[in-house]
Amino acid sequence: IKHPLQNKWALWFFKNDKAKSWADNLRIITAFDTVEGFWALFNHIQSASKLQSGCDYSLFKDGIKPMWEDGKNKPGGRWLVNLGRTKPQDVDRFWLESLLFLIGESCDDEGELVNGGVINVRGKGNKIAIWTGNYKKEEGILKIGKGFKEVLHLPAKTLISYEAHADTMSKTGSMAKSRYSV
Ligand code: M7G
Repeated sequence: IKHPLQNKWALWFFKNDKAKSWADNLRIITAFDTVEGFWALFNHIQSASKLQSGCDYSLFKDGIKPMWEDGKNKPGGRWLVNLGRTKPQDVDRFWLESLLFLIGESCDDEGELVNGGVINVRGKGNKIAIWTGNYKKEEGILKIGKGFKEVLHLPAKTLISYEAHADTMSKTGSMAKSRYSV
């Protein structure tokens, strides 16, 4: 007997090939809608910490593309965690906790607002983010941020920031403005 998830999820992979456009470097790997399907996939793929710098994994609800332009992402934003110089096994642990946070629908009422999650593997420091819809839904966004921080076991004094994609897209410096923090 397989254990169904509340949603169907798709895993995407991004590999930085400068000869192609950003969107053309994004590929869907596969979708799953059971707990068993998730583990079969997770156990089969390269761990995030072993990916080349410049690659991303994204896990999004089926039908939502892991890009700002998708109608569900457009009015939204992301809770961003900069992992900095985290050890490889901790990078993998943070990403697994993020995946379980997503598929486990830990946010109940706020679950509708959650679109997906991304890990950016970068030499300058890895990043993990939870992407949501409508950034104006403050209460829901804050609950998602608190829940996310909890599953990662981040210390209370470590603040994480939420940025709207519209700000990220048009940022001029290295950081977009922070709309919320928890
Ligand atoms: P990144 O990969 O999110 O972070 O963005 P990084 O700076 O740490 O590598 C790098 C660049 O990829 C952006 O400046 C955009 O040119 C492009 N890019 C990233 N995202 C998430 C998108 C997207 O959703 N849509 C489009 N069109 N380009 C994107």
